[in-house]
Amino acid sequence: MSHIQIPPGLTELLQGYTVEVLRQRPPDLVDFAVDYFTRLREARSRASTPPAAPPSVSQDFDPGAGLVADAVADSESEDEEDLDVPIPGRFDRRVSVCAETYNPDEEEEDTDPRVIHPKTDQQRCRLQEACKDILLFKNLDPEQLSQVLDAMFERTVKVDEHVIDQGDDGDNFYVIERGTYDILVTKGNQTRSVGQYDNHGSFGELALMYNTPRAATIVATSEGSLWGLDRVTFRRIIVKNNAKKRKMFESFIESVPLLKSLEVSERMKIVDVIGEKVYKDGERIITQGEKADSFYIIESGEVSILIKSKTKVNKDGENQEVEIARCHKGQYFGELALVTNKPRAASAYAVGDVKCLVMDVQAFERLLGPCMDIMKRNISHYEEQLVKMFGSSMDLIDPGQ
Ligand code: 1OR
Ligand code: 1OR
Repeated sequence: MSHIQIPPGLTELLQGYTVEVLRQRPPDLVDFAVDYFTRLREARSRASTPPAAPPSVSQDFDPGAGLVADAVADSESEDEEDLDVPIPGRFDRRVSVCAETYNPDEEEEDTDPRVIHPKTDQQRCRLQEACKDILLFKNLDPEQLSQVLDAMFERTVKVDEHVIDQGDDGDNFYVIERGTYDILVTKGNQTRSVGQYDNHGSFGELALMYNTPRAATIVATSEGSLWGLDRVTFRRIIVKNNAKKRKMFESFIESVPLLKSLEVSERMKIVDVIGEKVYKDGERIITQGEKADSFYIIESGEVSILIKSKTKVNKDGENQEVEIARCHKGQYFGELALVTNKPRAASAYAVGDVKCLVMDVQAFERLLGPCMDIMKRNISHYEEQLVKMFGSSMDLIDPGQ
């Protein structure tokens, strides 16, 4: 009679997964399994090859999609016993895998030395100005933000300088103070420009968040100035904060109709890069005619969309704005200019207090491709709705003017 042999390591492998499921209670067991085992494989191959990154970069078990653990990111040791990586084959020696998994609810002691780059008052002011709209910094508490700003360092660049090369390991995240930059992507032996940064924004977060090679090349197309944040600090603060962000926004993001067709893991990638912005009653969120760089999803409150009328003029001789639409919780706006590459077609104002989740244009293009058909279909209805409302669109100012 043949008997079934259980392969060595199987029990422990499944045990490790089960322990993580019980700890983290993920919403989708299959997605979580894909994430968990992918990271396990990455950790194993990393442990068997010498680190390509500089010694200051921790060879940690990647929280990758952020669901598993980051405490290890704080460990700089490459000593095998200190590696908190559940490497198959080591299970016999170490059954309790991921024991120091990062749990955002637990206060944990930070033993890493802090990175501090001293700055003059003037530098600090410029840095604060450059960082005030950086979405990845939006949900940090004041202490975390202050540690991030302390760790940032200035880097000036010359025309044609490569700040990042596709395929490299990630060393720093960058915030733009000034300058224009091209985003180049090479596929096969073809390199094409897929976008630009124009004096604001940030880049270089992906390789640090997901422990992947650089996904694009960033080349300065003018002289410029950047603020860098080292990988270790980025992971210690931003990646850790992303685990909290997932908890906070997961159920809301799941409920957004536009995003329904995405996979859970794709929705979580959106959460990783969005920032929450708060607006007071009457505050303008978008200005008609301006250049566009963000996309908005309403988390709470109401937003009024207005367009300038050619014929209705207020007492100061300015074209009066007329309301053309209202958007509510779970709805989006600000997609039109990004899709058409034109200035903003209308203005958007907060009605009461409003919270929006905001995504930059690069993330919009990178992550919302699968939702593009829905957005385009809705855009094609704008004109029809307008004609229904006003008879003809002729009365409204063309934002391109
Ligand atoms: P990184 O650490 O991978 C390159 O280093 C950076 O370029 C990347 O992080 C992003 O911050 C930034 N696809 C991938 N990375 C992009 C993209 C992008 N745009 C900017 N970065 N796409 C272009 C979207 C306009 C998709 C191309 C197919
Ligand atoms: P945006 O990037 O142009 C303004 O910035 C946003 O208002 C726009 O994207 C849409 O998300 C939103 N026409 C133009 N923009 C509209 C309209 C609209 N409705 C909402 N937005 N309509 C036709 C009027 C010209 C809709 C009428 C019901």
